[in-house]
Amino acid sequence: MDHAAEAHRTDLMTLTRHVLNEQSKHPESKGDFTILLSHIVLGCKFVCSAVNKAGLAKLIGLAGDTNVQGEEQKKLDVLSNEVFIKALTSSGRTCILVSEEDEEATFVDPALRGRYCVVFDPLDGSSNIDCGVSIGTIFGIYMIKDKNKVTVEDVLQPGKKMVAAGYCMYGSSCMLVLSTGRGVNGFTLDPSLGEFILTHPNIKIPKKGSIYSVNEGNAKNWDEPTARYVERCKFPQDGSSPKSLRYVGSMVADVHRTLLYGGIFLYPADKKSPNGKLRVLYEVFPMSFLMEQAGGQAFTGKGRALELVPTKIHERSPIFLGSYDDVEEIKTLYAASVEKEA
Ligand code: AFP
Repeated sequence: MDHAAEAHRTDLMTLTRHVLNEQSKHPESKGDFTILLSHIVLGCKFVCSAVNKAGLAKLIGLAGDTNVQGEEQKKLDVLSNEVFIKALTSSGRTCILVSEEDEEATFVDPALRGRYCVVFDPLDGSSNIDCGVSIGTIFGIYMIKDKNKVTVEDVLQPGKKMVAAGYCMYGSSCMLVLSTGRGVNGFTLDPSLGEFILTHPNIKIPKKGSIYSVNEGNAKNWDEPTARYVERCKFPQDGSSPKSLRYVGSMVADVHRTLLYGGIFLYPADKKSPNGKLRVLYEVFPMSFLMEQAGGQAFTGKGRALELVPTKIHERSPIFLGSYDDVEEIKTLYAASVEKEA
């Protein structure tokens, strides 16, 4: 064994080291955020291990219940939700939790309360579980003003008020992508060490991309700006090459590719779903936060996604996010359609 090379492997920028470095820049910090994050990381590692073993452990299949969206819950969804609720409450740093799987927000026992609210989708892309395609956990973090007066209004805040957001993708490797409002960093789980290692520092999305990502099966119900935009992706008017289409159907995987390669991810409104499909608090906001931090944009068809003020915890919104120039183009099409209607 090459001991020198092995020893060198200990000088790694782990996620914990990275967050502690950031914390040291704020002498007033009490380390609460670092502790909260370490509990999120533990949840992600636990779910990653369960996803990897799913077939073996016979976790695949229905748990026999339906969630608040009327969808059938799978065993892994149920397990992941329990894992994150327990990991977050036991951190002693949270006060309200909003999960895609629970109809109501969870108010943490006052004895265990801290200053943070966490909104999350414990296992997004669950229709991909049984065929082993990438799935993920998405989370956003808010801070409350007064932990003695905690109400659901503390999480019904615009996305721009989030203090951090991220996702963990359970794919060919397990990657955690995080922003605390100063850029975006990507960490890959080294299974031999059980540590997330900084592998993608300071991620910046290309200004323009060559991929569009949308469920084209919904095309017959799209509004005019979305239909025109997708037409332009295929038949560009400026002599450039057509864009390629990539669509996994797991938001984490589709957004992750968009972040690294550039391009645009769309889940528009349509005649059947006038508010789109994706949920504002734990899908639209965290991904929009990351996109903006990486230099891209996120737009709802009406305005900047992070300006939206949700009125209920499971609210949905259309979303267009990705490379700056690509989102700019769809914004122009929506602006033109508003002018035409006026
Ligand atoms: P599931 O968790 O039900 O698979 O939904 C995943 C998701 O919320 C998001 O991850 C995808 O981007 C989107 O739905 C895919 O929706 P369509 O199947 O309608 O394209």
